[in-house]
Formats: sequence, structure tokens, C-alpha cells
Amino acid sequence: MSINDLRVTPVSGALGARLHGLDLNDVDDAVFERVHELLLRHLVLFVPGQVGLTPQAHVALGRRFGEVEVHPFLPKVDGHPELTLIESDKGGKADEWHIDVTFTPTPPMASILHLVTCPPAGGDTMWSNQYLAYETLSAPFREMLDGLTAVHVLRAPEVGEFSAEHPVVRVHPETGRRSLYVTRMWTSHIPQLSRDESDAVLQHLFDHSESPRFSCRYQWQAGDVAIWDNRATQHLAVNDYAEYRRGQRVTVLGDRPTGDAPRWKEYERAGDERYWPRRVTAKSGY
Ligand SMILES: O=C(O)CCC(=O)C(=O)O
Repeated sequence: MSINDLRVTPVSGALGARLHGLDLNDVDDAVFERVHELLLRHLVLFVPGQVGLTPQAHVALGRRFGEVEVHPFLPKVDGHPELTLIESDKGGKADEWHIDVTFTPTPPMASILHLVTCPPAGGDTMWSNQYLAYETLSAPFREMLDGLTAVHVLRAPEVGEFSAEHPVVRVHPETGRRSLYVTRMWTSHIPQLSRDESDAVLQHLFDHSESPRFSCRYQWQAGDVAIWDNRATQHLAVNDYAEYRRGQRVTVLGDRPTGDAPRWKEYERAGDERYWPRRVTAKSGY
């Protein structure tokens, strides 16, 4: 294919664009450069009609962005450890808003999901633009959040406990824009605040960041691919179906999230005084 074949149509006013005329089995430098640029602009890209995408080409696309993750514990496609398997009948229904794998020190920068089998109706996925979530907060509230950190936790009996601390507001390493970086699925607490303050602030941030006005919703056809920037979006798989659904995901490793220097170190609770709210329960690890 040639770069001239590529057409771009936005899918919502907040984020997301559909790319027409792409064959992901055949991506050269010029096409990749354009896809990368479009990803930074639209945050999630949808590429329809990739039924014949090979595992090798899927992984190779991920490698163009950077080093590809082998997920610490989720199931993999046979013979392809870089392809994480998301199957609805094996718990693969990520139906709570999340940013991928923020319970590790260097969460992924991008994910590339190939939907191989779709239910006859339902099983859409939603994304939310976290630049807009940050920018629509009031200036005084933004000022308080800049320089706070949050602890992200996964505790699941079968896989153990993971945790990492990140800025509440991160600065995107490529665009320099600020985005909200807390997420209902993994963020436990803000250690510089009291427990009640932390719970109240996080509850507000979760509700705000998941608002429909920052979102897009994608109705999949088997073979479609979504590529998202995990540094400035959250997403949720809508659990409104009973049939089998299968996705294969390549995840590109990211760097350590950065933001303003922590401003309230002296208020921080020691590790053993930290607490895990009730919402931090066993989860599937997306
Ligand atoms: O199944 C989906 O549509 C999304 C899966 C998901 O949340 C993920 O890959 O992180």
C-alpha cells in the first residue's frame, strides 16, 4: 500500500479516528510515521478489515513503536508470547475503566488490539481522552493535583501483589501535554492526603475522567484493530453480551511516567501506614 491510500475519519469530537486504506501486514517506514503522528493527535486509531493480520505482522507493528511486553501473567496465544489473549469465557472482560498495567513502574505506552471474534451484537469498547479530563478541571484544582502522586495496586491471590507510584498528572513524553493519570481499576490512594480526602478526590477524578463528553465508543467487526496511546487515555470493554469474544493484544512498553516534582513529600504516609480501599480487589490484570 502507499501512504496516499490512507484516509482518516474522526469517530467522536473527543478522540479516536478510523483509518481507511491500510493493510497492517504491509507497513513501511512512511506509513508507520503517519500512523504514529495520527496516534499522537487522535489517541486511539481504528483500522477496519484486518482479518488476515498475521501474528508476526501484529508483533512487528508493536516493535516499530518500541519494545514489546510479555505480560507478567495473562494468557498468551500459542507460540506467540508477545500476543496477550483476551477471551470472554476466560475472564477477559475488562468492564471497568482502566489504563493498562499502571500497577508497574513503567506502564505500557501503547496497546494494539486485534479483535478476532466478535459477539453478534454488543462487546463495544470505549476510550476516554485524559488530556481533556485534566484541562476541564478548574485551575485551583489542577494546581493542587500537579505535584501529587498516587499508588496503583493489583492484588490477586493467584498472581500476587504489584504496586507502583505515579504522578496524578503526567506530562506526555512526546507531546508535552498534561493528562490525568488515575484510574478506577488500579488507583488505590494519594499518599499525601488523609484517607477521607484521598477517597473523595479520587472518586471525583474517576467520575470526571469517565465522562461521556471525553469519550468515543467503537462497535467492532471481526478483524478490526485498535491502537491506543495508553499514556493519555483510559478504556473500558462494555460487558453487554453473552457470546464468545476473542482479542489478541500486543502491548508496547513505556517509560516511567513523569509530572511535576512531588510538592508535599513531608505529608507522605510511610509504606506501612498506607491502606488499600475496598475497591482494590482481585482483578484480571489488564
Ligand atoms: O476487550 C477490549 O475491548 C479491551 C480489552 C482491554 O481492556 C485491554 O486490552 O486492556
